[in-house]
Amino acid sequence: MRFGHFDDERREYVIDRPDTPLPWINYLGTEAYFGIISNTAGGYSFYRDARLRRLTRYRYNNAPFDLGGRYIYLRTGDGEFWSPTWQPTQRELTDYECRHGLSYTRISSRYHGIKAETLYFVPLEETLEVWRLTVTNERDEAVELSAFSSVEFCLWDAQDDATNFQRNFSTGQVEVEDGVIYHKTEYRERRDHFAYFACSEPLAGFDTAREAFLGPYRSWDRPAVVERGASTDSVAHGWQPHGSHHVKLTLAPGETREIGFVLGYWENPRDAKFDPAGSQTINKRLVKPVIERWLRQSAVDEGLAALRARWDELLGSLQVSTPDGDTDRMVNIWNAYQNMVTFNMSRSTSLYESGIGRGMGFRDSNQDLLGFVHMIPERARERILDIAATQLPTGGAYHQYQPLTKRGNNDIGSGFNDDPLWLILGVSAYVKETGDLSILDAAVPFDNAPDSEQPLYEHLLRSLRYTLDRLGPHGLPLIGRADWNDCLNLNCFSDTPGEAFQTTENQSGGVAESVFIAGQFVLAARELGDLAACYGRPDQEFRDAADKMAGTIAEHGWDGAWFRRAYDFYGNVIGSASNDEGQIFIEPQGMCIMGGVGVEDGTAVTALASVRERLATPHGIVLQQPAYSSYRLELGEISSYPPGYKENGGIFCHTNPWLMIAEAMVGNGDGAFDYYKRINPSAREEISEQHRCEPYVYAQMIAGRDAPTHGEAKNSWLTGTAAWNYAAVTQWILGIRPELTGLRVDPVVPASWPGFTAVRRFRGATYRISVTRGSSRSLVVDGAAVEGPVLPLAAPGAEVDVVLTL
Ligand code: BGC
Ligand code: IFM
Repeated sequence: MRFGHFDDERREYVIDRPDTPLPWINYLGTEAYFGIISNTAGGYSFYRDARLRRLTRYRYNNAPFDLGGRYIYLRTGDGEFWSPTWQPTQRELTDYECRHGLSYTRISSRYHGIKAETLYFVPLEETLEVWRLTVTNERDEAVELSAFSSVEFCLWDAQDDATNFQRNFSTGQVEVEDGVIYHKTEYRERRDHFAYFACSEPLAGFDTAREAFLGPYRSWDRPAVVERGASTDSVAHGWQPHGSHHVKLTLAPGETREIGFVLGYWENPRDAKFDPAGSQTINKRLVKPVIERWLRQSAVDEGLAALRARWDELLGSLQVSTPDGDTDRMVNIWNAYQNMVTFNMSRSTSLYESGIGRGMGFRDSNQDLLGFVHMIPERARERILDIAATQLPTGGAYHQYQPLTKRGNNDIGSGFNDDPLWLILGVSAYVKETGDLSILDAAVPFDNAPDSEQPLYEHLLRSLRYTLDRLGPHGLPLIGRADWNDCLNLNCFSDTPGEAFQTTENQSGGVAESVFIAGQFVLAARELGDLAACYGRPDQEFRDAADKMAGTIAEHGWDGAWFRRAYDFYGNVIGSASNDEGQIFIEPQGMCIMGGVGVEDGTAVTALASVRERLATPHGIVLQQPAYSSYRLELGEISSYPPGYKENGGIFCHTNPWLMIAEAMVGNGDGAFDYYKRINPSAREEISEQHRCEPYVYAQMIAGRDAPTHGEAKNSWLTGTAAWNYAAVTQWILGIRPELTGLRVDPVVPASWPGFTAVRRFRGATYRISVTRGSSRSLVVDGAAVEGPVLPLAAPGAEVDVVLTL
């Protein structure tokens, strides 16, 4: 069953009923001001950092799930009122439709002959969002209409806002001037910053105190002000600052009117002169022209067109046409879009991530890079330098950093020993895409400490060294607190049965080893070897280190039919046929093969057969089998999940593309594509009632075969699944893969495909690629035959015709 459909022409997903199985969201903003918005206008906004500069309040994990948003209430003269986005009044609407597009959302409906459509987006280069309400009177008589806007302001630090009421109930400050509501609560510092909420029409009234708007003991479904049809002109002093405008309109039959709203963030430059006539803390002089501009409908039209043009440009870096519609739709539109969202949000802000607990992940951001580097290489460069600047002098890493301060923090622990190696893989992906070796010379500090700057290349050397300095009893890398699998905490041990030492020191100080990190090391060392050779530095030691680690994997990491997962604190093997549960894990199969381990000697093919036999389900490949049926202290959090969920045997989608890549590496195009289709969200649209999450983006997890809800997705949007699936399908299945020497075209597609075409921008040139089948393999570039699969580098600006015959 579906809850909408794809409109590929307009690059929109069209939801045709408001009661989707879960709120289906979209993201507003592309640069500094962001928001999430659900299909019923729920969500919140922030400037740069969802924790530290939160503009509007949101209630997590609520019932209904999604409460707090960008709400508009309409009321006719006879006292009827409703929300044209369905929430929060939930009146029965006709012709409800939500169109989630690329960085904008449009929600429309009819209620008793009044049509209303609201468009929400953030104009490029602005720190504000525009709401445009268009109302049409389709009745055959004139109608008196009131429109009330509503946002609830958050007192900036969302963590503090949710926990420190005793203080915050006394700090709220607002100001209303010329119909603009300014939310100017200070946050422990006087920054001369504020939020504002403005309306294009003359106001019949306003409210800035939540209690005055809602009325005591009422909720958002029947605010007293809306019910009564009159605002109270309240000015909040402490408690909960709120923003509501009241606009009255008389609409003749057939008449349409537009009302613009602008919600924004403003921070005056430090040296801005205060307007002597203004308040002490707000200098409105600079923001007023901005507000006036975005309240003009012509600006809104231009802003939306500019946003569209930006997306044309971004998505234009790769467009494909294949025999499979789900592939085209995901590659050309939604997967690329999701990659950009993960670039901006990392794992911080979604319906499943509060924006408070997680900042930018070290490993996450490096992997996300794989999905966006071709669209925004300059910003990828900047991102890499930001990440590297948080690296510790030991080569180790904070697990995450706060986007606003760009400082690392250990809020969710440290000592994840895979972290440093991802930096090598991220940088390598960047250089392959851009050819920009100069990034390796960039001076980057360690832990952001002044005077600690070293070339980025030195950071990569320390990343590799970090692993080599931490080898365990079998010569495999120590896992530390965990590797990619956050929940595989193998240094939890106890002297007292039933009690674990959960301190970071103990978790990362143990001797447990990871075969996954070993595979990742082989991959990273080989990539670093290639980079070094290109950069004119000695490379042999990296190749030797990779070969040596591959040998150690063969000796201690191979179980006979698949790669083992780890050794725990006590030296017991994990992920082996000798275990009673957790016999085979997906991660080392993917990572070791991606590192090239077993590809030559055929063990990779054996491991892949084991995956297909033991881990593959119709909904994707589960993380391990058998799932752990009870909690095991020596394995940590992984065994705390019920079987089939999350890291305990869930289909952790992030790992599935590793197997697609591995299948492609051994030449199995049918196998790779089969795995791709199992988790492709567009291909799962038909089972939306079972899948439940948005059919246009990947979710972190689909419940595994041991779960009672097998096939149900969870935690959509912010997941490394996006970048990795994009890499798997575009670079390995379609085979259009950036390498240090140029663009490789080396598809491993299903046997039934007659071919496909693609347009790829690469280092300034545009390659028009056509792949067909024939009697023998040949590659012809601009009419001339080329040896091997790598295209000769074309000059920037060139248009190149590429014909590959398989
Ligand atoms: C997992 C969570 C887990 C957390 C622990 C996450 O990546 O998906 O389920 O609780 O890591 O740090
Ligand atoms: O690898 C992690 C990732 O960093 C955050 N989400 C879960 C993954 C697996 O534990």
